[in-house]
Amino acid sequence: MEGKSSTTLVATAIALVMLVLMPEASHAERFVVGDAARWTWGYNYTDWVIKKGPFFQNDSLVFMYDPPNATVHAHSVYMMRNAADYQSCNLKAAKLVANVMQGAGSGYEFVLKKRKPHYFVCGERGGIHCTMGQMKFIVKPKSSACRDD
Ligand SMILES: *[C@@H]1O[C@H](CO)[C@@H](O)[C@H](O)[C@H]1NC(C)=O
Ligand SMILES: *[C@@H]1O[C@H](CO)[C@@H](O)[C@H](O)[C@H]1NC(C)=O
Ligand SMILES: *[C@@H]1O[C@H](CO)[C@@H](O)[C@H](O)[C@H]1NC(C)=O
Ligand SMILES: [Cu+2]
Repeated sequence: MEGKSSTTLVATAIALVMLVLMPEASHAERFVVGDAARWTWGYNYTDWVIKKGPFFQNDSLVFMYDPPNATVHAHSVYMMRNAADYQSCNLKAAKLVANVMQGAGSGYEFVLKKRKPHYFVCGERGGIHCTMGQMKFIVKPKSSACRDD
């Protein structure tokens, strides 16, 4: 009996030490962009970022949207190269992150690996989802070391 409880004690102590020494990466969080609204026309993602932030390096963003059909409009995810393209919703130099099909099911997961501004937009309708539909937001992940501040 005594042996068993001390084993439990040791296991608990090890678990606690592991918790303290766990690498920063394992603190990473996963965010569904827009929460219940998901990735859709007319939701204010700039406001969502303000409410959800700050975001940290290695956190991930999950974009969820249904594939297009007769009743569901297509959405996608692009990354703008710079702030000017982001402001004007100019997709010419944008990089495709997730196509119209990739938001299906459990969604498309993007890991924020770099500590740089990420300019996300929806690329549909030649930028109209970005300009008129508010489907755009900027995330600049902070260093993970700051999470507990
Ligand atoms: C982020 O994850 C990568 C790969 O898992 C790891 O090498 C890196 O140390 C992590 N960075 C931070 C700041 O947690
Ligand atoms: C979206 O939210 C931001 C931040 O709260 C706010 O500044 C902006 O005016 C909102 N946009 C619209 C169209 O309501
Ligand atoms: C279109 O897709 C939505 C969401 O995936 C689904 O609920 C709906 O039944 C589909 N409609 C048609 C006409 O296929
Ligand atoms: Cu869209």
